[in-house]
Amino acid sequence: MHDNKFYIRRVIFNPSQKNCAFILTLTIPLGLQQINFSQAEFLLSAEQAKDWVADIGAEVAFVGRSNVGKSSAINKITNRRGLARTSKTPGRTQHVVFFELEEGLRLVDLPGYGFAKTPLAVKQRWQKFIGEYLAERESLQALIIPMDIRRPFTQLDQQMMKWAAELSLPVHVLLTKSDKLSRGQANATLLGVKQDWLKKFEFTVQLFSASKGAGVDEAREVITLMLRDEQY
Ligand SMILES: Nc1nc2c(ncn2[C@@H]2O[C@H](COP(=O)(O)OP(=O)(O)OP(=O)(O)O)[C@@H](O)[C@H]2O)c(=O)[nH]1
Ligand SMILES: [Mg+2]
Repeated sequence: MHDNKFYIRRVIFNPSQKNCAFILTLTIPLGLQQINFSQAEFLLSAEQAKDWVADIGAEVAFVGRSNVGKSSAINKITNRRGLARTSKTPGRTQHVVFFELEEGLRLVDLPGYGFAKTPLAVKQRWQKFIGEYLAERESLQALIIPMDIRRPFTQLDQQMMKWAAELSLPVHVLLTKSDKLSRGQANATLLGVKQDWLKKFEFTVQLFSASKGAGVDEAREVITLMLRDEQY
């Protein structure tokens, strides 16, 4: 069944126009079949590539700083509390964790970076398998990079953005925990992020709150595009 009433806002920036940071917001109609996110199921969690889900179909990975709310975002987007494990303590997600939305379509949860207390040996292990996952996974279509709205684009986030660009992976940024700011402050941060960072990196961005459910529909639309639209 195709639903032609499905839309996505895409922000386009032209970096060649040095003094003119023009940002255009388009609404693109699509004839893509919707995904029933609440049918998501845990598939498996594994560190080594040999144990991962077969590399066929399409997947979108959540990658970002530790404790920014990657796993909580997955739970909210799939409307499945407890599907991905969350915790107040950074470093909860420790493997590559696969969730199936429907046959051949997956969401992937990755361990967070930048938590100072993670032991060096663990950090190095994570870097190795996250690096391998991002660089070699054929079914990986795009990245969702959640960033805490109170601290977006940290040094490590910038490195991740650069890496994504080098690997030609499209990026959608979730400014998470938007409930921690007033609506006005949150919108000002969203605008500031676009003004400051679209000059440097190519990405789309939105506000998101797992606790209040803000931005869930928009995130679902973007993920549907990433998974279904070959032009994305
Ligand atoms: N207020 C608020 N808290 C949130 C939100 N999203 C997540 N949290 C809290 O932030 C903490 C970390 O959430 P997780 O989803 O485990 O974060 P993560 O990025 O998966 O963390 P790691 O797996 O350790 O990298 C938890 O205590 C969540 O309840 C949100 O939208 N608003
Ligand atoms: Mg997590």
